[in-house]
Amino acid sequence: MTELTKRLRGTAAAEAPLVEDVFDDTYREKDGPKPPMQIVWRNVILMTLLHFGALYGLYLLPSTSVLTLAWSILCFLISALGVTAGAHRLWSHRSYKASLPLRIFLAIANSMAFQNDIYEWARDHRVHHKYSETDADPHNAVRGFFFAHIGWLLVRKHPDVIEKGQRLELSDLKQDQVVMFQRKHYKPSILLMCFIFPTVVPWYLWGESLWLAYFVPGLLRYALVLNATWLVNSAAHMWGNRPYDQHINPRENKFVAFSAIGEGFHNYHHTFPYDYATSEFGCRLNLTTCFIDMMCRLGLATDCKKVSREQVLARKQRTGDGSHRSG
Ligand code: ST9
Ligand code: ZN
Ligand code: ZN
Repeated sequence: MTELTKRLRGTAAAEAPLVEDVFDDTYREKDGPKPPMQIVWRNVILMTLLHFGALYGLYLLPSTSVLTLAWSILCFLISALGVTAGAHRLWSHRSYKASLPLRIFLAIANSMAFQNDIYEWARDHRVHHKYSETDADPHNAVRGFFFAHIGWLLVRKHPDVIEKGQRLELSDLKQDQVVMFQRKHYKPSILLMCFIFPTVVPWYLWGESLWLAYFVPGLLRYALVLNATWLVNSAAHMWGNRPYDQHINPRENKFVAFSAIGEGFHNYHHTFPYDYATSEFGCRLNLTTCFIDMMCRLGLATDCKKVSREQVLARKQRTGDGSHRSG
């Protein structure tokens, strides 16, 4: 039985399951030469400037006050949750339900992460799962570490990404007013949340210099969140065990799980994309799962989807690489 059939069986008919994140093994890459790579120089320049700015932020780190350091970590965590609990687990995979206040918080946090608006992020991510490691995957890891990590943001997309993406079912995102509001006001929202807010708070509240606040909780924090996210596409598609499905590229990578607050259990995640915890190990190395659990306890999140232990075990035995024999 395919994952899709299992999911359809396991869900009440009234509530259509999200199936756009299930791998489509009928897709075939087109024969013949690949389209030429078109570099987008504006992005190359901006990403280079950002990373030089982040390096300068790193150089300033020893002169940062404890409060500013704590603020930088808080900004890292808020932006990260906007991606992991927001754009990823809620909006791309619908792995749980969030109340309006939580969705508003996650959308604001998401703007702080400045990784394209939620609609675009979730659309690209659904294509990534459905056409993983093919021409239709926006950050196809078969094209190498650099392409999967950052290169895909520096060149025009392969036409198949756009063609397949246009056929995706995205009505749930279009109907979500929080998602559409963030998309409509995206530019001012990132200016405010990703750059102005992290810079002004330490200056206003405890007299940090604007210069240092811009480079540390601003640029350095932004670049760290970006690279932690990109590691899921690069490192976690290349290095690590495959206990759940040895026939796919995504891996279990603890370093990535730590830096991406729980998103490095990527073999599990591609095998069971609808599981809200993206791992069978609950909160272990998985701050995002702790956060969602806490939101459930506060009544702000409900309907967390979870794969049963029996299902996980059966899948490990059927397709795993044997690396989790004790589990
Ligand atoms: C960033 C995103 O960093 C990171 C995402 C990472 C995902 C990770 C997933 C891993 C799992 C989760 C882990 C989370 C861990 C978090 C840890 C936190 C600590 N379908 O885009 P254009 C249409 S962003 C359908 O210009 P080009 C599009 O609508 C960083 N349609 O394509 C448009 O149509 P129209 C900051 C699609 O020209 C047209 O095509 N941002 C699709 O090829 C052209 O669209 C940047 O750096 C689709 N999939 O340009 C900017 N895609 O005109 C990056 C496109 O009608 N972006 N379309 O509206 C760009 O500059 C450009 O997109 C480009 C491609 C140059 C990359
Ligand atoms: Zn992936
Ligand atoms: Zn995913």
